[in-house]
Amino acid sequence: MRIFLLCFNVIVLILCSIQQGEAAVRRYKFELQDTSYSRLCTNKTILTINGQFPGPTIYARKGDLVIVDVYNRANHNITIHWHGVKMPRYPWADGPEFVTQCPISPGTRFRQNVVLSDEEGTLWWHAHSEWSRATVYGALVVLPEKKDRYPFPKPHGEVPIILGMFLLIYNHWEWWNSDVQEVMEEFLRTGGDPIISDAFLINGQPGDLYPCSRRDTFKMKVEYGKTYLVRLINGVMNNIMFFKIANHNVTIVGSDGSYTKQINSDYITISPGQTVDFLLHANQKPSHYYMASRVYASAGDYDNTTTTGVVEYVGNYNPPPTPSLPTFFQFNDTSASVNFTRQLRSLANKKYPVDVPQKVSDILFFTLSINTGSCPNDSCVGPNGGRLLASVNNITLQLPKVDILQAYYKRLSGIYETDFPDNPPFPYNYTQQFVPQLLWTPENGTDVNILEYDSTVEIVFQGTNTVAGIDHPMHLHGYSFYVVGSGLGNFNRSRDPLNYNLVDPPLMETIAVPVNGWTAIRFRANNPGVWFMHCHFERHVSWGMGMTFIVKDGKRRNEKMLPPPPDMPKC
Ligand SMILES: *[C@@H]1O[C@H](CO)[C@@H](O)[C@H](O)[C@H]1NC(C)=O
Ligand SMILES: *[C@@H]1O[C@H](CO)[C@@H](O)[C@H](O)[C@H]1NC(C)=O
Ligand SMILES: *[C@@H]1O[C@H](CO)[C@@H](O)[C@H](O)[C@H]1NC(C)=O
Ligand SMILES: *[C@@H]1O[C@H](CO)[C@@H](O)[C@H](O)[C@H]1NC(C)=O
Ligand SMILES: *[C@@H]1O[C@H](CO)[C@@H](O)[C@H](O)[C@H]1NC(C)=O
Ligand SMILES: *[C@@H]1O[C@H](CO)[C@@H](O)[C@H](O)[C@H]1NC(C)=O
Ligand SMILES: *[C@@H]1O[C@H](CO)[C@@H](O)[C@H](O)[C@H]1NC(C)=O
Ligand SMILES: *[C@@H]1O[C@H](CO)[C@@H](O)[C@H](O)[C@H]1NC(C)=O
Ligand SMILES: *[C@@H]1O[C@H](CO)[C@@H](O)[C@H](O)[C@H]1NC(C)=O
Ligand SMILES: *[C@@H]1O[C@H](CO)[C@@H](O)[C@H](O)[C@H]1NC(C)=O
Ligand SMILES: *[C@@H]1O[C@H](CO)[C@@H](O)[C@H](O)[C@H]1NC(C)=O
Ligand SMILES: [Cu+2]
Repeated sequence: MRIFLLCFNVIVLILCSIQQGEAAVRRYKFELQDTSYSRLCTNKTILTINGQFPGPTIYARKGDLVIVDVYNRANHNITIHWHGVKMPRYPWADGPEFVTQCPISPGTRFRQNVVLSDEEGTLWWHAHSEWSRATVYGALVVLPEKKDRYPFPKPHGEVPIILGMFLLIYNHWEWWNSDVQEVMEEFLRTGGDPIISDAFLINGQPGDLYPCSRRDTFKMKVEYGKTYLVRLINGVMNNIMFFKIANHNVTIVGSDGSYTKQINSDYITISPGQTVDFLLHANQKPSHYYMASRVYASAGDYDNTTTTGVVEYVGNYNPPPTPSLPTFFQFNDTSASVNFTRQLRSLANKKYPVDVPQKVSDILFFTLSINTGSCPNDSCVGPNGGRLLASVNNITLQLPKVDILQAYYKRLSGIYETDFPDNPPFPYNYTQQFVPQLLWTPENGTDVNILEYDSTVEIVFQGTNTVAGIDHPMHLHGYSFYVVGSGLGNFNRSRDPLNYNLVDPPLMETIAVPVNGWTAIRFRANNPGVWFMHCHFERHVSWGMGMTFIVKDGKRRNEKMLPPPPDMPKC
């Protein structure tokens, strides 16, 4: 009875705290299961939700409360994150393991209240526990309020398209009986890079260019003369992707659950974690055309394969034996990657105003580095027999054994420190060709950066060339932020802020910091709680490229964190 009341109270509190009006409560049931997947000439067991891959699409309207009962019926710990959902005052169901919760252990259940507020467009959900997000993900579509419309002509149809990746996991001598989890354990043990993926996927299907996969290739049927809304999501673990449709230009209309000014483009660059909404105009000669995706990679080893789906015009005609493929940029075309992202702009009109802080109270400068650590007897396979690590401001994140949110709420000591620095230990030429090895080894820590309620924050992310320069798609939980500037090379505080876009910057929650470059973001810290920020390349976050913000409560009643639900998983 008591538990029921508590639970009821939390939901009532959330409902009272979200906007009044027509907000609805929607319920979903998620069951984590082991499911067989036979593609690419193999039959493997993967973790899924409800046996579906990709997992179920959640549909909601702006401002709704979505209640998801997550049952763990598999043999793995799991947590689920609602990527891009701000969860106002309610970090409890946000999901990052050991940051806001302990894992949902096998045989248990967690009821997650997914609190929508001003998000509108495409978001997604994915596991946030070790490497399980490789197969545990799905789309989260936020439609406009019932009385409202899209800020573009109503499309004839709409479809989510999720890019994913797949590992066969062939380890020289034998097929691994297990899953991506072992890939993670293996590369963290040896200290090297993880093995690269064997295939990329469009809605769970590799496509015609891979062996044994042609039959199930994803197909999108279109009628000539009609326009379709495609909700593209990058669920790939470790790569920024290029995406193109042969012979077709598209019109970009949104990204990361927020509308953008319309952009005509013949390609898309999309970071892991990011979403891009675009209109596909079926205005070409009726035929079959490939949509295709492959990586953008500025450094290192990568999977150079191409995943495809087919856009099929309906009607009577003779399709070609093989649809035409789009042509791609070179894998390493950084300007193509960066140019796409740079042209994104908010609508910035009366109905969709921009609220970017013009002045900031907190200026943070965060270096993003690949690092090395030592191994006994130089026995690892990273540079100089050491192990690869990564850091923010020279601190490699060590996840605690009890989640930070619980420690903060219950005032437990010894779980985390509150001294995550606003600046790196000392300045150097971050992007110089050879960074001295003296600077390669970071410190380990579980440090949080404390923000006052309603402070206005600027973060400049500076990519460094330590060990190896590479792009970093940075993701902030609990917030969207305005991307006000970016550039290549070192950020220059006396020069670069003069060129910030404070008029119509895009509102994002994942942004790729260019290789050996910088990106500046701004947001108002008006969502109290414990919020993770990390690189969305899974190997980088496994190496420690993440940190946590604690945003303090405000003074007024509706500026304070809500209480936890009664069924928080225990460690
Ligand atoms: C794959 O394996 C599962 C369980 O081992 C089995 O049920 C399924 O029929 C197999 N599928 C194929 C295509 O071999
Ligand atoms: C696509 O847009 C480019 C300019 O970005 C233009 O040159 C090209 O003709 C367009 N192609 C189609 C099929 O509309
Ligand atoms: C992809 O990589 C493989 C192995 O490194 C190489 O043999 C092949 O030529 C590459 N393909 C492309 C299209 O670059
Ligand atoms: C990209 O790769 C091509 C071919 O491998 C190489 O010639 C070129 O120098 C590379 N460009 C950059 C910017 O690294
Ligand atoms: C990217 O933009 C720069 C500057 O506008 C231009 O010089 C370059 O050609 C563009 N690259 C691509 C691939 O469009
Ligand atoms: C930090 O942890 C890593 C492994 O987790 C270890 O290799 C490294 O030596 C540690 N560094 C310090 C300074 O303790
Ligand atoms: C390191 O090497 C020494 C000498 O070869 C050996 O005695 C020791 O057991 C090694 N330690 C580890 C942890 O492998
Ligand atoms: C930093 O290093 C880059 C790349 O080597 C070089 O072009 C630049 O001039 C250096 N900047 C300073 C301030 O030394
Ligand atoms: C990171 O911290 C370690 C340990 O204090 C130090 O040796 C190293 O020089 C620092 N590196 C940078 C880039 O600040
Ligand atoms: C930063 O920009 C200012 C103004 O353009 C310039 O005078 C200064 O030399 C730049 N600093 C560096 C390190 O490049
Ligand atoms: C699940 O997580 C708990 C800590 O919350 C840990 O004790 C346990 O070993 C984990 N189980 C598995 C199968 O990883
Ligand atoms: Cu990264």
